[in-house]
Amino acid sequence: MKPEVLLVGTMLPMVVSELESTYVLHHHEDPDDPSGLPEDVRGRVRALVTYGAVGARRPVLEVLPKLEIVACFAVGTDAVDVVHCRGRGIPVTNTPDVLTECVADMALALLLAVQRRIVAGDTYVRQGRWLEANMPLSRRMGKHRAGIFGMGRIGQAVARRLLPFGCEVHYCGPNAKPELPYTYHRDLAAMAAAVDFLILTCPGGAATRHAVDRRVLDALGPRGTLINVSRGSVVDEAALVAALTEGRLGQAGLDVFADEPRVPEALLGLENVVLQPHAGSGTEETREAMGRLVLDNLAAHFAGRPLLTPV
Ligand code: 8YV
Repeated sequence: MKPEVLLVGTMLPMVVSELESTYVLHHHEDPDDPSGLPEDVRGRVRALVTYGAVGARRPVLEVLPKLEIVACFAVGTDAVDVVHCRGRGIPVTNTPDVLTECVADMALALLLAVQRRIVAGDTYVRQGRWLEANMPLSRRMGKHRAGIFGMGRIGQAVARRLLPFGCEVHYCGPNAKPELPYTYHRDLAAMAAAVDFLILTCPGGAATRHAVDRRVLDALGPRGTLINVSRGSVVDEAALVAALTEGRLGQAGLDVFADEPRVPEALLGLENVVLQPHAGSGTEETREAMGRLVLDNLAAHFAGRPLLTPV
C-alpha cells in the first residue's frame, strides 16, 4: 500500500510527478482552511509536503491525525508550525545547503544592480535617452562597509562574495562567531549606523519580525543600501516605503516582501529600488536539488532511515 501524501500549494513539476508515482498524492491549496479536504483523506494522510511561503499551519495540521512528517521545500520554515509538530512528535525537514550559493548570488546581484543602477541603465538605453544625454552616475560596489544580519550559511556565503570587492564585512545576530574574521555587532541599529550596505540573510519568524524598523533604516541613512533575500517579515515594510520615498534611505534591492506576491504600489515607481519575485533559490539547478531533498527525506522516513535534513 502506497503511503498517502498531501501537497499543500504548488510544487516543481518534477517533484509532483515523482510524488504521484511513489505515493497516493492529494492536493490542497489553502494552508489556513482545511474545509476542502475530504474526511476520509484527512484520516489517511501520513506526510505533508509544502514550500516556504505556504508552510504548514495549525488549521490543516490539526485535521491530519495520522501525520508522520512535514517536508518543506525551503530552508526557511517560519510558515510551518514547528512547535505544533514537535508537540506531536512529527519531524519537519527543510532544504538547507543546496540553495546557499544561489541565494547569496541573488544578494550580490541585487547589490550590484542597485549600486551600479543596472535596471535604470537598461531602461535608459531602451528608451533612447542615451541619444540625448549621458545617464547620471551610479555608485561603486567596492571598498564599502557591508553589514550582514544573520551570519548563518547564506550570510557567510554573501560575506565570501563581498571580500573580492574589497568590502569590509560586519555582522549582527544572536551570537558572535569568533572563528569568523568579521566585525560583530550585538545591536542591529548600531551596525546599520556603521555600514553602507545592510544585507538581510536571517531566518524569518517571530524573533526577527520587523527587526529592520524606522530606527534601523534611519541609521543606514540616505546613502545606505538595503538588500533583503531573507523574509519580508524582517522589515517594517511601511517604514521602508516611507524611508525610500522621503529620501531617508538611499536605495534597496528586494527579493522578498511582507505579503507576497503583492508588492507595495509605492515601490513600483521608484528608480532607486530593484525588485525580484522571491527568486533567490530560483535557478533550475537549485530548485531541482531542493526537490530531490524533499523526495529523499520522504523516502528515508518511509524506509525507516534517518532523515537527511531534519529541522
Ligand atoms: C523558496 C525560500 O523560494 O528556502 C527558502 O526559505 O524562501 C525559498 O527557497 C521557496 O520555498 C520556493 O517556493
